Amino acid sequence: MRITSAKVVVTSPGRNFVTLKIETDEGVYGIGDATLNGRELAVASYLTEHVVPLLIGRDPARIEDTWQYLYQGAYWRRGPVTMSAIAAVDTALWDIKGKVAGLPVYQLLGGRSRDGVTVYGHASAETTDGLLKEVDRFVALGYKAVRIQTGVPGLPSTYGVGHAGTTYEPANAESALPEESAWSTEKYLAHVPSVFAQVRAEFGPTLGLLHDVHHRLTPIEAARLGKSLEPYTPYWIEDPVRAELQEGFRLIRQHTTTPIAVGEVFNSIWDCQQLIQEQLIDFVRTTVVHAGGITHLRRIFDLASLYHVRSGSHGATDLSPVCLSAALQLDISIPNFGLQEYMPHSAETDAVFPHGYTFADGYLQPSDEPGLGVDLDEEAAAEYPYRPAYLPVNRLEDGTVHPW
Ligand code: GCO
Ligand code: MG
Repeated sequence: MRITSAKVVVTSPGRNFVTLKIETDEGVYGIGDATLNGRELAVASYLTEHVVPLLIGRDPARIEDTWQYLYQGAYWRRGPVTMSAIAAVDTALWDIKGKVAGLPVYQLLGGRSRDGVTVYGHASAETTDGLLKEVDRFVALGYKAVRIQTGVPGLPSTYGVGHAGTTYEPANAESALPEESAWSTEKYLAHVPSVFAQVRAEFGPTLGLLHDVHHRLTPIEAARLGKSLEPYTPYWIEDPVRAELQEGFRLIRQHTTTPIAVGEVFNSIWDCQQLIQEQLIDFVRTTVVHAGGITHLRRIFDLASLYHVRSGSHGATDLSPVCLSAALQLDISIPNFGLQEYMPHSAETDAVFPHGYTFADGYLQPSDEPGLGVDLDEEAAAEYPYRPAYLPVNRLEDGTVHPW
């Protein structure tokens, strides 16, 4: 079998997605997600200009060899653009391999290690009262874990909370330039413990409560947050600090037993190696599209399993249903699965990417179709042209740029 063509489809059914479709001389094709939120066209161009010509004529069965060829062959290693492009190829090749075998990809990865993939949902509201209602809604749907985010008194808007009652959505195309939000660490740290206290008091001791700090604190501030939340036993706090300085997590660890989840912006095993090997984190949040595909993500999770670190893959709406389908294949099969983020996509997105995964009672089930169990409806995709969209930019109240 040979690869005969590959094409990049950019579509915006409510938000932008980049998808690679690889076709073969036997009529079998595979798809892979290549979406890099806010920088989509860089990956589309990397694929079209520099990768697609290398794929034509290759044997699609040689997944590892193709991965090494693209990674080592680029010479310029790692980085979100390169690794998302490689991920798209890798994911599409796993899709093809599953279709050829007549098996869902998770069977090729060793089969099920569990009956379902436990997910967490996003509960958010401007006020804590509003948040309690949202958490209640998720609990009624069967969720075993929820991420809780509220507005911060004194700040006009905050990461993770939807505008005017809508659900939070990363990036939007409403303005030509990035939105700007304001930040105060003191106001935030003074507020969050009371949110956890009220949610824990209302919903009892066993509901998983998560919170995303989104890289905004210093290590000692993160240590203070972790300590202040300990009475309310968070499932995890996420991205407490910028993770470029991996040794910074030692400081957090010295002060708190609150579990830590990190990794959605990482692209390679090298980005989380120290965090994993020094047991500075509890969950690694890398996922298929931004961390080199199924092949490389499995390598990260295998390393993590040696150090009691579990998976907690990123699953925001900017990761397409193709990525989620692929992530579920790993989630169901690896020994050290922890939790999967799940933000349901819009109806428009689901129509462009028909998929077989299903949600019930707090669990996602991967599709049992051969391959990844997800498709790309190219006609539907063509109805939604690309719309430039940026992620917001954050500033301290004095105007200093700060992580968003
Ligand atoms: C999450 C993430 C997202 C990111 C988004 C960026 O935990 O779901 O932090 O909200 O901000 O995916 O594109
Ligand atoms: Mg996050």
